[in-house]
Order: sequence, then structure tokens, then C-alpha cells
Amino acid sequence: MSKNKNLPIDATEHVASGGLLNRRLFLNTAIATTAALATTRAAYGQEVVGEGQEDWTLYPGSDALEYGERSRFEVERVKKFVPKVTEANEDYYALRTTNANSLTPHQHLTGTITPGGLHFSVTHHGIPDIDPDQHAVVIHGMVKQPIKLDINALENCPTVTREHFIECSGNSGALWSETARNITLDRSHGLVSGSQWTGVLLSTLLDECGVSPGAKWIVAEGADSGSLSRSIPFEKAMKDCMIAIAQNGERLMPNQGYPFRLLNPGYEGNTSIKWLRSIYVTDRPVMSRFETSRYTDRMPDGKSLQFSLEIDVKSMITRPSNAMSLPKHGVYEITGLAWSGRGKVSRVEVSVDGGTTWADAALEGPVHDIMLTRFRIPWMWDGGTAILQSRATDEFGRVQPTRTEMIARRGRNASYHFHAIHSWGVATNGEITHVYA
Ligand SMILES: Nc1nc2c(c(=O)[nH]1)N[C@H]1C(S)=C(S)[C@@H](COP(=O)(O)O)O[C@H]1N2
Ligand SMILES: [Mo]
Repeated sequence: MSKNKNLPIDATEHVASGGLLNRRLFLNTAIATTAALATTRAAYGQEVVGEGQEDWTLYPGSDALEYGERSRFEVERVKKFVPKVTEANEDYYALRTTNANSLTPHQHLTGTITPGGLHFSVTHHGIPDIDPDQHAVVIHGMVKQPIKLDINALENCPTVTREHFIECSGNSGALWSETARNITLDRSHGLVSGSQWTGVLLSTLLDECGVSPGAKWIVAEGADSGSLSRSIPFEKAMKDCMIAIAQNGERLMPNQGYPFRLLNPGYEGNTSIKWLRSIYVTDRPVMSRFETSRYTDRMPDGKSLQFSLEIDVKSMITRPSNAMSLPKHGVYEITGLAWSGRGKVSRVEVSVDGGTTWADAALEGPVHDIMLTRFRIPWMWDGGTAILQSRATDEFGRVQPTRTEMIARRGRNASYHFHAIHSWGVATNGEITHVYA
């Protein structure tokens, strides 16, 4: 007999061991409310809020600002982690010569778009203070007609608006370590952020210049003091690279490359050159510092892989995490983000028993190409120990590996492109820690 779709989903219908419930549970208002309130009541008691008259209900509030700010109650609660060079900072894989790097606190965020002020930043030579009237990008090399464009010229070109993540290939580098340290999600997975980017496709501009036959690479270079440059295959440049002129509807943050950057969707973050000043069309890679001495992958045999550019398929549980503990047994939502550098995420499975059994999480649509995708699944925590994990699959059938599989393949010399399954251990007292499982 087929089930009546209109009937409320049975909250006792377990879809994997350890208390994972049907992913549609929270879509049913009545059940969801009951379950959520039960947990809230359990956690906070039955006190009635708002009995007295609060000041804000009695007096007019403050005036508007020319540029909005967060509530003062959010400022301390949600902020980026900015590693300081004075600390011994093994958590974080990046140059420690500047304090210009920062990590997104995914443990405090919802949705899929990272607010501009919380976008991670990896900046090898500090953040330049560029006057947009004094800055332009030149497209030259193997082209019939070189062109030079400033922000005004770019704003007059046909633009596209797309949602994409950027991930530094050093993200999660701390998880190559032998033993699991109890680091929070910003420190293990904070080098990825998602934005809505508006920009001009490189294909539009390269067509305008007339590329000479034999072009195989472009070399993109930044205007920061170290002129960070990377070679990108010409085919990829023509496929979906853009010069981004807006981030979430406004001009870029200085951290993100103001006034414009290259956005190379799905390729390691280092190739998305910020403060872009030159696109050089050529027939060979330039072998710059950042594609030789750095951002290459050491393999078990001691040799290095070069131009391992594409971001793999990956996911993380953002809540619950070790930024909280579970106050009382009851129904919780397990939620997180999944992404793939090749296209769409097609499936995310969740396990609460350390990978023995898995259940499909619900994906929040629309699912975009090369963008963070939110997943969620309800979980009835009975107060026992648990190990929470998520496993993403992309539309090309790539499945996120276990940590053991990843280390077997890549060895222990590696530092980039760690993308294995991440684990949160739950203790009987509700405390959560980062563990290897
Ligand atoms: N010019 C320039 N571009 C750069 C960098 C830089 O230091 N200088 N850092 C790169 C690295 S290593 C990464 S991971 C991404 C990070 O982009 P974001 O800081 O906007 O998050 O920018 C890349 N582009
Ligand atoms: Mo990076």
C-alpha cells in the first residue's frame, strides 16, 4: 500500500541507525514545531519571555546609517578568525608573514552566501589600497588587439551574475596532521566562502581582442606588491572565467580584490587573482613562484604534482559542531554545506554512527554549479555517544573519500587539497569534539 503523502511523517521513522530521521520531517510544520519546541523547552525551561515592557517597545529607535551595520549583539558572536603572526599557528596553512589572512566562521552562518565582511581571505602580500581611478587591467600577448580596461569600462561591458564558491587548496590542511586537534570549523574549513559574483566573462574580452592561433594558456597577474601570478589553461579561461566587478551586489571588498579580480570557478583559490592588472595570452605556462614552490602537491614518492587545479568534492557539518554542546537529548537538525569544483552537488549522505550506516540528507535548492549547497537532516539524539559525518557526491559521480582512503592515496607529505570526510564526536554529556574516525 502506498503512503498518503499528506499524512504527517512519522517522527519515529528512522532512516539509519543512531536516530537519523526522515529528511522530510522538518518540512512538515506540525511535527517540526512540536519537535523543535520540545528541544527548546527542554533546553531553556518554561519561562515566559517578554512579560515586562522592554525599552525598545516604549521609545523610538535610532536613525538609519549611510551604510548598515550588524546588530551590536552579533559583533562579538560572529566574527572571522584572523590568525596573528605572533602565535604559533599550526592550525592554519598559509604564509605567516602578514596578518591579512582570515577564515569564515561557518559554525555561525546559515544559508549559502557568505556576507562580504565574513569572506575568508588569503593575501600573501597584504591588502593593497587601490584607487580605482588609477587602476586598469591589460589583456595582451598572443592577441591581435591588446586592450586596457578600468572599472568604468568593465561596468559598460555585458556582465553575467553567478553564484560560486572560492576555496583555497590549503583549506583543511590541518587535517593532514597525525592526531585530531579539537579545532573549530573556521580553523579546519574556514578557507571556503560562497558569493554571488557579477562580472565580465573572459571569453567576451578575449574574443574582442582576437586571440592568435596557438594560444594555450593565460597568465593572470595581480597588482599587489608581490604581483602574484598564475597560469590558467586557455580552454578553462574561455569556459567560465570572469573578471568580477561585484560581490553580493556591491563592489568587491578590498580583501577580495577591489576594484576587480579574476574569478576562476572551481579551480584552487590561488588562481583567482585579486587586484588583477594583467592577462597575458601565451602558448606555455609561466612557471611562477605560486605554481612551482607553492600550490603543488607532494606525493608519497617525493615527486610533486603540478597544476592540480580543480577543487574536489567535499562537505562539512556546520551545526551541530564543537562550537556548541547538545543541552538535552531530543530532535536536532544536522546541517552543513557541500561543494564540488566541477559542477553540482547531487547527493549528501549523513551518518551518526561513524560511517557504518548512511541516510540521504535533503538538499536545499536551487543547486548551483560550483557553489556551496546546504543540506539538512533531522536527528533524534538519545543521549548516547555518536560520530556525525557527511559524505558528498557530485553530478559526475565523484564521492568524498574517507580520511583513511585519502591518506592511502596521497601519503603524509601532502598539504593541499584535503577533502576527506570530517567527523564530530558527540559524548554522552552532549559535548562535541573534532575527531578522526
Ligand atoms: N593578487 C593576489 N591574488 C590572490 C592572492 C594574493 O595574495 N594576491 N591570494 C590567492 C589565494 S592563495 C586565494 S586562496 C584566493 C583567496 O581569495 P579571497 O581572499 O578573496 O578569499 O585569492 C588568490 N588571489
Ligand atoms: Mo590559497
